[in-house]
Amino acid sequence: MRIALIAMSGIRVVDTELLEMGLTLPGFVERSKTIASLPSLGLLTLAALTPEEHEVDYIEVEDIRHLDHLPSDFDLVGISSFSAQIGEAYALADGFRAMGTPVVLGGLHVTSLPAEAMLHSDAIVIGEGEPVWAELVRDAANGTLKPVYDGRTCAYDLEDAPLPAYDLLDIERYNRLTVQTSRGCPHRCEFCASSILLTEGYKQKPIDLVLREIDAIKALWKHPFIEFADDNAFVNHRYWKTLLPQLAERHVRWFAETDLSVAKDPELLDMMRESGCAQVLIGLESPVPTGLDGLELHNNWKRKRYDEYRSAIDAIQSRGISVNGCFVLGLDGHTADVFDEVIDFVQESGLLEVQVTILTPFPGTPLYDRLSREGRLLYPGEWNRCTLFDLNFQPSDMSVEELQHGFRRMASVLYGDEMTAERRARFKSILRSIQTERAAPALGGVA
Ligand code: B12
Ligand code: SF4
Repeated sequence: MRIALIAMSGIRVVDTELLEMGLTLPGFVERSKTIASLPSLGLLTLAALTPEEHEVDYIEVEDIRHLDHLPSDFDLVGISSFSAQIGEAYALADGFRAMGTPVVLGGLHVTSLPAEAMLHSDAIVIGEGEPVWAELVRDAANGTLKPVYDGRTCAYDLEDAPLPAYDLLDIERYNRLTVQTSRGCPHRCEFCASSILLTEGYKQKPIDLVLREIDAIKALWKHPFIEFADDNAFVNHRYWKTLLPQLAERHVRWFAETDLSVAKDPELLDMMRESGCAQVLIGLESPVPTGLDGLELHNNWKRKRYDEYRSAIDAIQSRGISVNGCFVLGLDGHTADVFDEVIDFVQESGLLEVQVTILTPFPGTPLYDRLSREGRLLYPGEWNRCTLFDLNFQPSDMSVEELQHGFRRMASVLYGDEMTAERRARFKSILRSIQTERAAPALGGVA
């Protein structure tokens, strides 16, 4: 068979005012450019699991309006999309099916809303794709595709993870590539729409397999930038203390998403810096304790650590690792003051990067169910608004307009020339003082 694996790709915002504003803000533009080009790790992984007798094409579609025709020479089409582009994914699927090409859909959105996805496909995959892909391909080759393949009914261990087919990529097009070391996260935030929707529990990939992936990337790209696509990378410090020295030998630069716990482990922080960590992204979520209470379903982990936010940022950044602090606006209890509170927090804490998003009820999350029960969803079913930048619900302590206007104003300050330049200057000065510190003992020796 000839199989097309199609990733819906790119960045989406519906709010036209925010979009136009975003296009001109230096801090925002830079971040968007950096992340917008990431490939689909899920599809590269499934490509690697496809038996050799089949031919696989990996295709990224940024906007279906730019497609002038659909190729008719595929025997099977697999499409991956998150919620924001699922409408486009469905339209693409409908187009292929109208030509008689069988289509399989998978990913976070499909896992959350299987019945909806089944209307646009010959087969869907719920949960992780790895445990069911070989069977699905075999069935497709025999013309016996089943409507549903449920990865959650099979135990899947990351010990069995294949080497993602990075070699399918036109490597020149990417400014970073993703590697996963783990899936899941112990915190279980109410709004979390990441891989905790795919798989129960937290699991890690054996270190030798992670290193095999880094080596494969290095064979294609000499000095790569790696984004660890984990939901929460540093849950297990011991694991990373074994991995990092071996990563250091490979001379790559890297980025990861983590919770605050790294800041309490100076040995880990030093190892991160030595192994090429450029930035960690941390979900601080709220610049004030309001909003943090009850955010996680299991315990109040983030609320309990609120008082450590500033010292943790200092501990990490003093190593020359920038912290990208993420704030979610519109949490229950946030008032219209929260926008200035974010700006003040960023300035006072010395955060070197900042990411602001609007609380988003993604389908399948406990947040979605609660807001739905409370009658607070404004556009149920309009998944194209699930962008993290478009408001979809009635906030608890401000009006819709207050949140939208406040968010735009805050973004224009945070990503405007002045604060962006301030953050860059601050980072340069941290790097200079680290260099001076490192040079000092050597000079002392000469003297
Ligand atoms: C890398 C990444 C991107 C890349 C995506 C590249 C791509 N096409 O995959 C880029 C930068 C383009 C991107 C864009 C966006 N992203 Co993004 N992104 C991520 C990130 C950091 C990692 C995702 C990842 O690689 N996971 C690992 C792979 C292995 O998992 P997977 O893709 O789910 O695939 C597995 C299964 O789902 C399944 N599967 C998936 N697809 C298919 C298809 C078939 C046919 C089959 C059989 C199986 C299958 O099998 C795979 C293996 O088990 C996550 C955050 C995180 N830490 O997870 C956010 C995340 C996925 N993004 C998110 C969002 C909101 C967006 C944007 C809307 C942002 C925006 N405003 O534009 C856009 C959406 C674009 C779209 N297509 O809809 C949300 C999605 C929530 C949701 N449920 O929709 C996440 C979870 C972050 C968050 N804060 O909540 N993103
Ligand atoms: S800490 Fe992040 S990854 Fe973990 S549950 Fe919360 S939002 Fe999801």
